[in-house]
Amino acid sequence: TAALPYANGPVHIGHLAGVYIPADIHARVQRLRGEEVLFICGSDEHGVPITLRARKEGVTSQDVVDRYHKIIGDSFRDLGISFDIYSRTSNQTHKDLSQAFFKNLYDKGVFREIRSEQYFDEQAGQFLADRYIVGTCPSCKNEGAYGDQCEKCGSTLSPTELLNPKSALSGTVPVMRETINWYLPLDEIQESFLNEWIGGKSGWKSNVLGQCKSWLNEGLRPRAMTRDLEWGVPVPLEGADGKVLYVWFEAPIGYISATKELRPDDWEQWWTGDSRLIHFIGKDNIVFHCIIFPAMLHLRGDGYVLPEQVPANEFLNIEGEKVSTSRNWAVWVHEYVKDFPDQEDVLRYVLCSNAPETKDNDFTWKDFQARNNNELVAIFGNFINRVVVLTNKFYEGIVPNPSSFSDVDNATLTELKAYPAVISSSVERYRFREALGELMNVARLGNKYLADEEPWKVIKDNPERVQTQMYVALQIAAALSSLCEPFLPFTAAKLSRILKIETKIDWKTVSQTSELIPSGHQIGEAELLFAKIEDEEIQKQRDKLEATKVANKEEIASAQAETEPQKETI
Ligand code: B3M
Ligand code: ZN
Repeated sequence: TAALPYANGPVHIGHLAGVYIPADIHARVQRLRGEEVLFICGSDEHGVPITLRARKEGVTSQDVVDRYHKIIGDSFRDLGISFDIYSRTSNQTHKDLSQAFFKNLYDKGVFREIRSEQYFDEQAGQFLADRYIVGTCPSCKNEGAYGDQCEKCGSTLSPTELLNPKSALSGTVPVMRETINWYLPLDEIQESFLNEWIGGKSGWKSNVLGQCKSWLNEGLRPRAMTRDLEWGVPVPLEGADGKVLYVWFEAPIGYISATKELRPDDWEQWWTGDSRLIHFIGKDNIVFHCIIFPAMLHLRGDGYVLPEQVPANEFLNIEGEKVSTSRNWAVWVHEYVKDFPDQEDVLRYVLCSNAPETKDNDFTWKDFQARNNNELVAIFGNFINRVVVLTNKFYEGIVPNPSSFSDVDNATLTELKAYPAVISSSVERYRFREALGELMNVARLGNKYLADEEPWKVIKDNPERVQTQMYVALQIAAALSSLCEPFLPFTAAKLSRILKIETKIDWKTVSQTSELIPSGHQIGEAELLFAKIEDEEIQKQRDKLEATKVANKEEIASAQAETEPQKETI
C-alpha cells in the first residue's frame, strides 16, 4: 500500500520521493520477480483538511474531493505509478466496510464509551475536532499548532492541550460542551499486544522504530475513534447522529476496501494467510500505521495480517527550504509533466537518487539538471546509443553471430546475470538509492566494455571479433531494458521498442540465460533515450520558485504594514 493522499490539494515531488516512487519501484520489482502483487492506493477524502479547504473556497467538500481526486490520480498515472487500483474513500464499498469494521470492534466490546467536554464553536454551531482548533503548542510554544498535532515540533496533541485555543472556523474562543465518543483503549492494547509486537520488529528502519518506541515509552492513551463532525463516514450506532468515524480510523481501512473493490471475489485472501503487507508512508504517518492500524487489525482478529514492514521515509526539502503548500514552495507534479514533456523518468530518477531514506534531503534544480546530463545522458543514454548506432552501422541492425568468447566476455556476461539478485536485494532492504546505483552500474559495465574493447577500431583488422563484442554489448542493452523498468518504466518501454524486444523479460530469465537478444534479431534505429537539459530550462524553474517568495513577501509585508485609521472614532 502507499499512503492515501488527502484530496485537498495536488501532489508535489516530496510526496513522490517519500512514498510513491519507492512504493512503485518495490511493486514493479516484485512483479518482475514473478510475485503476485496488489499495489493499492486511493484518495483520502474525509478529514478536516478537506472541509477547511472547501470552506475557504466556498464550495462543498464533495466538490473539493472530486477535483483533487482527478488531479492526483492523473499525476500518478502520468508519472507511471503502477497502482493496481487508485480508489477513493468516499465510495460506498469503503463506507460499508469501515462501518462493518467499527461495528465488529464495537460488538466485541473493544471501545470505551467516554463522555467528555470538548471544544464547541458557538458561532459556527459545531464541535471543533482536530484541525478545527488552533492554538499554542504546549511543548515548543509554536502559535500555529493544530488540535491534533504541532507541525513545528511534531508533538501529537489533543485539542484540550493547546494553549490559547481558537476556532479555525470563526476565530472565536470556543466553549466546552459535553459529548460522547468511542475510544480505542490504546493503553490496554499497549500492555496486551503492542509492546511485544513492536519489540520484535528488529528489522524495521531505525527512524520508524525510534518513533514507535518513543510513543510506547511515553505510554499510550485511549484515543477517540469518532468525531462530532458532518463530513465523514457516519458512526453506525443508534443515537450517534452527527458523529462520524475518525478519519484515521477509516482511512487505513481504505486499503482493504480498495482491495475489495478490485478483487470482489478473493479480497479477503489478500488480507489473511501468508500475504506480506507493506505500508509505504511518510514519517508523519508512522504512528497510525505502526500503532493504531495494527492494533485495530489485531483486535479484529479473523486472521488479518499485520504489516511486515513500514518503510517510512523522511521529508524532501526544496532548494534548502521545507515544502510549504500554502506558500506554494513546492514542485507540483501536474506542472512538472507539462513543463517537461516526455521526461517523467528524469524526475523519477532524480527523486530516487535523492530519496530521503534516512534523513531529510534536499531537491535542487541544479542537481536535477546535473543528474540528467551527467548520469542519464552521459552514462545510460550514451551506452545505448553507441550499441544501437554501431549495430546499425556494422550489421544493418541485425544482432551478429558471436564466435569465441574471451575471458572478458565471459566475465562480463556472468556479472550481468548477477544484477537481478543484486538490485532485488537492495530493494528488499528498502534501499532504493543503492538499487538505482546498481542499475547505473550495469550501464557503466556496458560503457567500460565498449571503451576497453574499442569495436570501432578493431573492425578494421578483426571484424570477426567485433561480432562477438557487439553481441555481448547487445546483451547488456537488452538486460538494461528489463532491469531499468522498475525505476524508469518509460525508458524501458522506449528501449524495448528500439531493440524490438516484444515481451517483457522477467528477472529470472535475465539471471539464468546469457542470451536475451538472439543473433539474427533485427533491432530498430537509434533514438535518443534522454535529452540534455539546458540552463535556461532550469533557470525558468528557479525563477518560478523565487516568484513565490516575492508573492509571499508582499503578502507578509502587507499583513505587517501599519494600517492608516480610516476615521478617528468609529
Ligand atoms: N491522508 C495523511 C497524509 O496525506 C493521510 C494518509 C492516509 S493513509 C491511510 O499525510
Ligand atoms: Zn510544538
